[in-house]
Amino acid sequence: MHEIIDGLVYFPGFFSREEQETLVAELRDCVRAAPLFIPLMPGTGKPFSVRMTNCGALGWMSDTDRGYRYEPRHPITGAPWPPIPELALKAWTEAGHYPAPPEACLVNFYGSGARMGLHQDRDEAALDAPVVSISLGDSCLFRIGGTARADKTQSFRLHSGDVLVIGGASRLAFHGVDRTMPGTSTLLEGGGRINLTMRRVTKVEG
Ligand code: MD3
Ligand code: FE
Repeated sequence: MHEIIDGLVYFPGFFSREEQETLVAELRDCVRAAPLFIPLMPGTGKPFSVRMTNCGALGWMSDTDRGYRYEPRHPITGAPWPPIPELALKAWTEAGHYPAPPEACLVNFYGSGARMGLHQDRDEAALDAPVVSISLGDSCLFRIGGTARADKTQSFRLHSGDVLVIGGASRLAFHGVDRTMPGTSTLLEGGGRINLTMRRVTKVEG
């Protein structure tokens, strides 16, 4: 475990191969109940290259008219999101150390060529809580900078089974995924990369 920049703590190989396989099986159940959808950029309606779904009480989504937000139901099926997988909650508890459970677990699926441009995560009221991220499948090149878009960035690879805890000063840092590296993992049949990000959305009372 080590701190890369202020508040950003990296746990390489947090999950064993066996745990990763269990987590993928749990995620297959999630995706069966809550199919992957393609979010649209607010305003322009341009589709994301990443497909998404969610688990937990609240799910992150975006569409042309109403933009980025959290919703309690799937945008297409109208059903509540499935529960957050047990093993994901283990990372929240053991690596995140926040005294309240996560409300949202965003599931990002990167097929070949998918990427995520530089952005901040600021749709949550509970900015004191960390974001806990789990990488599965193909490795990727991840980039993180400072709290201004023009700040200098640094890049490093994230691999299957790695956990990142994004807290403190890094919580509002600009970050993105430049590319995935096809063929770097045998975890997912058919390849690709999955990223789970658990978040606290609402402030905790008291
Ligand atoms: C740094 N996901 O879902 S995970 C996202 O790999 C997102 O899918 C990327 O950015 C992915 O919003 C990166 C690591 C991560 C997650 C949240 C952060 C890094 C972060 C929030 C603030 C700063
Ligand atoms: Fe993000």
